[in-house]
Amino acid sequence: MKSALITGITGQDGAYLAKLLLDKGYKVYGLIARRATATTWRLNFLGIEHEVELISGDLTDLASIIRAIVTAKPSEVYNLGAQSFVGASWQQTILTAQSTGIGVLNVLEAIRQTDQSIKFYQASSSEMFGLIHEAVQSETTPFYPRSPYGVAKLFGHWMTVNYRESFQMFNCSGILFNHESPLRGIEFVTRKVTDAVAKIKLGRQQELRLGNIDAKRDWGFAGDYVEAMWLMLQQHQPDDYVIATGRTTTVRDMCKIAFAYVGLNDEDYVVIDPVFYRPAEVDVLLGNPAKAKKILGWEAKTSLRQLIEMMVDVDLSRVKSGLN
Ligand code: NDP
Ligand code: GDR
Repeated sequence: MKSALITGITGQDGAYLAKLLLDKGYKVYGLIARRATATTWRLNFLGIEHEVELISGDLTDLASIIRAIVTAKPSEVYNLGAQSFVGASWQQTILTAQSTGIGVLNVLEAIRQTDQSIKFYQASSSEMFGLIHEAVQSETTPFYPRSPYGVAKLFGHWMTVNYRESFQMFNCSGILFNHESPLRGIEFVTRKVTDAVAKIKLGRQQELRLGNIDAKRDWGFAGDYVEAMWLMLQQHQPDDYVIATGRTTTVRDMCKIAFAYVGLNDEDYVVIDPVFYRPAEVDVLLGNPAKAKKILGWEAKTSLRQLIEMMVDVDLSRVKSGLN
């Protein structure tokens, strides 16, 4: 039986990836950071809380990662753990550098010191492109991150490449564009919108306050994207891949889709609040997933409309059932 260790297993992608690997017959271990309140609601939502084995540890604590690897003896490690909210990365710069940046190096070192045959996946990000040099971003587009988060991710990306070239480790970096789901954290814009749409429709909220609604993002479904992570580690050669839909939409138009789905007009409810503006913004992201299609045989299956409708549906039932 193949075994995998997932850091960030309690996050959106960690939960979907754990489900995918369990369905493929893997034994799944997850590194779980100690928190005062339970963080396993996503695993619960997918009905797999008792099927995965959780090992206590933190990305900033090398010893705990080594212990997790020695315990799990994984053939694959997926590093999905991070302080992943771009907005918070200006408030918690050093924490972001430590978990999102140095955390990657800790996992790479843990693998180097235990078993270099382990295949490694790093959750890199389109946020590394930042200030756009090319209208469509591919694996060869230059990087210019615009947030402390993006800078930390770029460090992790290059360490992943460097350990591959220095120590012949099987390291892949997935440069993933935004991907969402009903399990998306509430502070990210799509989920903030679908949660508000549900609450406004049901009379529990009056307005939706947003920042820069002219920003454009290439949004896909997380359930599709975790498949690409797995595929990267099944190839003969380790490599880096852009994972995206190849379509970009403004936050404004994404809102229109969500409000229209429940028969409302977004312009009646959306209020612009500068509090949500960022010190530096990534205006447009649009990925070219051609390499992933050619080599991995991967492409996004879910349209933005299907994704947003799925998220609104789940938020409507959650709000109706009285959960917050
Ligand atoms: P989430 O924010 O939903 O999940 C992040 C996970 O990391 C959580 O399980 C969190 O644990 C864990 N974590 C945070 N800090 C630490 C730490 N110090 N030690 C151990 N675990 C920690 O992110 P997503 O699932 O959306 O994203 C997964 C990864 O992919 C992240 O690295 C993200 O930066 C990256 N990414 C995401 C994209 C997206 O659009 N979703 C696009 C490109 C990259 P806890 O629950 O306890 O806080
Ligand atoms: P992003 O996602 O920063 O792209 O990072 P987010 O959903 O936070 O923002 C997308 C765009 O929407 C604009 N925006 C707002 N964003 C939030 N969160 N809240 C608002 O009220 C709001 N109003 C407008 C933002 O300015 C931005 O332009 C996500 C994360 O998952 C990262 O971890 C990942 O690496 C990248 O996607 C790819």
